[in-house]
This record gives sequence, structure tokens and C-alpha cells, in this order.
Amino acid sequence: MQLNDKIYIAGHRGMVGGAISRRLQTLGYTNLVTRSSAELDLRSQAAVNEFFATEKPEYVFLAAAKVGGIHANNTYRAEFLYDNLIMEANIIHAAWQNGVKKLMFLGSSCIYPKLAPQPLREDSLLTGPLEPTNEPYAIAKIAGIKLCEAYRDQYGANFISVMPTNLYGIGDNYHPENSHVLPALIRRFHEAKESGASNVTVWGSGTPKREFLFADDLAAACVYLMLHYDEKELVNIGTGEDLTIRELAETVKEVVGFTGELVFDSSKPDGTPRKLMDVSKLHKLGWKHSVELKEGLEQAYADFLQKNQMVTL
Ligand code: GFB
Repeated sequence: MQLNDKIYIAGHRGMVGGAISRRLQTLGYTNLVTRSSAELDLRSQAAVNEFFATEKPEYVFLAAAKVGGIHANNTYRAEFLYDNLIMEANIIHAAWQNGVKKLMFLGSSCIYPKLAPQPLREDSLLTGPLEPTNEPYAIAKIAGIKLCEAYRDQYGANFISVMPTNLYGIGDNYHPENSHVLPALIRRFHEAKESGASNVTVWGSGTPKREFLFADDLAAACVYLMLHYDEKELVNIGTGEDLTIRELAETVKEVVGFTGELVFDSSKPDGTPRKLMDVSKLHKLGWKHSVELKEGLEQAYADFLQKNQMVTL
């Protein structure tokens, strides 16, 4: 991938696509192609075909997806399955038809079976039942992996798949119900601090364990693998370290500066008990994360404050 090659970042307005765009620009890539969802509806096959035929990108980062936390996944099940399936099918097919040199598909750690051995190895895929709360999203992401593999097998396309762990960072979604846990807690602790509330509610039991990767680290890994990895097999992208939701909540509480109590709401789902990535393949390929959770949380909280034009007291 040369600095003037034409690179399409699908989903550049999202947290992940935005981080990939920033990373490419920092490295000196000058020919980036982007479209907002208002300009190009990726669910429309005709629109996607026309876009690829006109723009003829040489490289594609497929970071466009309908995403959300456990509640959104469990509630908007049809949208998570349909939108994600159709977007990835349209893009992958058009990329092949238009001779894209290389495409990277971004999946998710929820593609692995709910009770797969931890840490999750790449070869655990399709070895057992999925976590029910996000099965539609996981099935769509598994279909994306299989599309990349099939276009490689049948047509020799250089389409690769990477599986990020749970992500957070600049430009995250802070919706109170539909977001992931980390941005949800940033918002809730911040609002509790501002209002002087005595406690903050955390969903579930607090015992599930999760791994968190800063989106700019993910973007660095994606660009690295785009440059250095050409194989069919997936690659996990994570830190290889996890913590309980209770520990996460304590850390967010400290970063935000809330001094009250935590209350756990057991009527909310826990989801999968643990989702730690085996990152030994990624490390062998020569990449390791650089932003630790505390530092990333401080950056995310600063971003939250800026976006909401709030000032800390
Ligand atoms: O981040 P989260 O929604 O994603 O939830 P998953 C992680 C854990 O945090 C669950 C707990 O055990 C939640 O019950 N949690 C505590 C909260 N408080 C909150 C809160 O205020 N909001 C949220 N959202 N959770 C998603 C999948 O699963 O992860 C997606 O549904 C995707 O498909 C994504 O894979 C990365 O890790 O459970």
C-alpha cells in the first residue's frame, strides 16, 4: 500500500473508521476516499456498485457496521443482523468486482462461542453456541469472515479478517442505553458527579470480565496488518488483559472523580462471562498495544467532556 494509493474507509464517521482515517493521515497516506451514510447508503447494492465503479479504490478498510452494547444488540436483533449482513455483502462483492487489491474486514470478539476456552484463540470459531444477547450481530460478522474466505478461495482475492476485542476511545457513542459499558459508565459517573448523586447503577452482577482496547491502538494494528498480513486465517486484536466490570466501574469512577457508591442492577443481562482475546498471533506478527486502560480512559473522558461542551468542576 503506497502513500498515494486510493484507500476507501467504509464507516469513517464511526469511532473505528475515524481512528483508521487519522492513523493513515498521520502516516502520510494522501488519497483517502470516504462517504457519509447520507451520501452513500451501504445497504443499497446499486449505490455501492456505482460508488466502487466510479471511485475504483485500491484498498478497503471495512469498518462500517451497525454496533452497540448488550442492550442494543439484544433489542434491535433484526437490524443488527440485516444491516450488517447486507452492508458487508455489498462491499465485499463490489470490491471483488472492481479489482480491489486488498480488503480488511473488521469483525468482533463476539464471533467466538460463549463458553470457548479462554483466552479466545482464532481457531475457536464455529466450535460451539454463541452468546444469545448478541447472536444476530455475531452471525453477521461470521458471515463477513466467510465471505472474505470464499472470495479468496474461489477468486484469489486478498481479503483478510481481523477480530477486535471490546473497543473505546475518541468519538465513542455515549447513549445511556444503547452504548457499550465503558462509555455508558463515563456518562453515568459524570452525570452523578455533576448532580451530586450518592450512587451510580452498574448493569448486571459486575462479575463478567472484559478486555478493552483504545480505538487508536486498534487503528494502528489494522494499518500494520494491512501492510504485513496476507493470510486467510483471522487475527485477534486486543491487549491480552481483562478485568471485571466491577473493577472497570471502580476505575471509571476514579478517572471521572465520583465519590459515591456503586449499585448493581441484576435485572440487566451480564452477557458472556468472559471474552479475553488470545493475542499471541498478533504479537508474533510484530504488533502490541501501547495505550493502557487508565490512560485511554483519561483521553476518552476528555473527549466526552469536549463533545458535550462540559467543564469539570
Ligand atoms: O459493553 P457491553 O454492552 O458489551 O457490556 P458486551 C459489557 C458488560 O458490562 C455486560 C455490563 O456484563 C453488561 O451487563 N454493564 C454494566 C453495562 N453497566 C453497563 C451499562 O451501563 N451499559 C452497558 N452496555 N453494559 C457487546 C456485544 O457485548 O460487545 C456486541 O453485544 C459487541 O455484539 C460488543 O461484540 C463489543 O461485551 O457484553
